[in-house]
Amino acid sequence: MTARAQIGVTGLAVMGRNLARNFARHGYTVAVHNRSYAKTQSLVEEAGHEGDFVPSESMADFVASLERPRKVVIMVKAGAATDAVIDELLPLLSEGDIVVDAGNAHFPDTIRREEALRARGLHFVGTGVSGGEEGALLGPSIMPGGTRESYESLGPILEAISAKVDGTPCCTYVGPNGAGHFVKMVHNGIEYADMQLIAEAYDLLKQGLGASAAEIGQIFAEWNSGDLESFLIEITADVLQHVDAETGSAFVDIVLDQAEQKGTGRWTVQNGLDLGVPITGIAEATFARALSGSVPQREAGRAALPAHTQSWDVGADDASRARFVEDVRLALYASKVVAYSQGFDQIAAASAENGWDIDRGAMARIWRGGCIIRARFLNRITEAYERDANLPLLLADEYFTNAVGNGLAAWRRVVAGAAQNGVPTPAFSSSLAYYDGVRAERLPAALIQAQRDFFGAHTYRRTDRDGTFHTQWSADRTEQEA
Ligand code: NBP
Repeated sequence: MTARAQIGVTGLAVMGRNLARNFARHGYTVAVHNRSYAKTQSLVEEAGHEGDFVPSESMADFVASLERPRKVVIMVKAGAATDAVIDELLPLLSEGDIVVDAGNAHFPDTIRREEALRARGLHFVGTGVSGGEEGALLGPSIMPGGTRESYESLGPILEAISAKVDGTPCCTYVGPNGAGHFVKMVHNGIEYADMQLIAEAYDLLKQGLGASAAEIGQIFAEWNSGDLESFLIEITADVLQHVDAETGSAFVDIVLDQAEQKGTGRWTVQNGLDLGVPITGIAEATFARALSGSVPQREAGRAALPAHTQSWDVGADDASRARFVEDVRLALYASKVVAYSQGFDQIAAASAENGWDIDRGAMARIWRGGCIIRARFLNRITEAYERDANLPLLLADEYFTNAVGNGLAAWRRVVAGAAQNGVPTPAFSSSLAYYDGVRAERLPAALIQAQRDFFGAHTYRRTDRDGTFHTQWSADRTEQEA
């Protein structure tokens, strides 16, 4: 077997197959392998004309077909399958070879694997890949972690196959060990929040205007030519205007209202709790999916719980209806800024904790194309971090302060209207609560600290002098310095 392939892909289900085709279409000679040989054969039969593939039935032949230092991309089901493939690869690799895990690994697994492979002189590059099967073929957003040294030889290949926006690749070095998969996880968490916010906007328009799915789809299509322009808004317009062929109903109306999650939203929320970062938008989005799937609770609630609401009166004339639509648009934009601001805080916190030194502006830049959350306003986020790389709060960047501030009255009207009319808007409402919390001069946390000191002697600090104190609540209530 001549070692002539520049890169190899093992795991040729939808993602690996399309990634391999993307490499080949960009002129690379690609070694291809899959546990069951049939997928390798079908790839070469169906897409062989697109470029130079070197198929192998055995892992040993696959590894032998690669130029050194070898670059092996693993694209299998995340979890045990990844470990199984690594175990099979290890005895076949040599010092300096690069193993890339492009699946959706949980970042602690990536940290563990990187450490193990480093001890054997190998580079392990945990890489986030976003964009689904189409992105993998036509240009995904790629978030590689690992050593800088590995990025020097691997980076140009990944950048070549990534999406491009204004000629800039949607791929850059993220940081050591688990940084790439961490950023991909937060990307997916933000995706949860963005989708939930869009769903709430749809519900508000539906209930407030009494509009049909197709009419709301047209509103989203219009929104897509402004600040909200994004892949998710674009597909929402498309989905809402789609008609079910069987029933002739709006497609969205025949889909069961129970959303699923594959786990990245849960991981993001768990990590937010671990780090103590309030990612309320992502958390509410994840819990909203959980609520939608809580079938017995929903049946009981539907049967028993009163609403005490009237039907929503946004005004019957065109001007009132247009004002309401604009209010929802502004509230959606503001809530979306909060969700992203929180996600970028989470990246900053994890970066500090793990010594990753992640450039948040660069993350917004590589999310502009290829991935599910690609959006016009990511340019604004990059610009904000270019103005101040250590920005403590994205919302406090002048551009976002103004953008959200301009819609603040509308945001409050929408959230208040939703509450009065019984429309559940957990992500809109919690985003506004976060906004008010983070800008508050003083929070009732003071009372919580006092309560904690009362029942658990947890101590408190004072506003007027340094030190830590405890009050003798069950004795004479004198204060002691702790
Ligand atoms: P799947 O996640 O469905 O995995 C199927 C692949 O894993 C097949 O090639 C299968 O081989 C292989 N595999 C399994 Br399962 N167990 C294995 C084992 N013990 N040893 C070796 N190979 C094994 O494929 P996918 O949907 O293409 O996704 C691949 C990765 O990309 C996943 O980590 C996924 O989370 C991630 N991802 C997916 C998307 C998406 O939109 N689908 C987007 C972004 C990232 P076989 O053919 O022999 O069974």
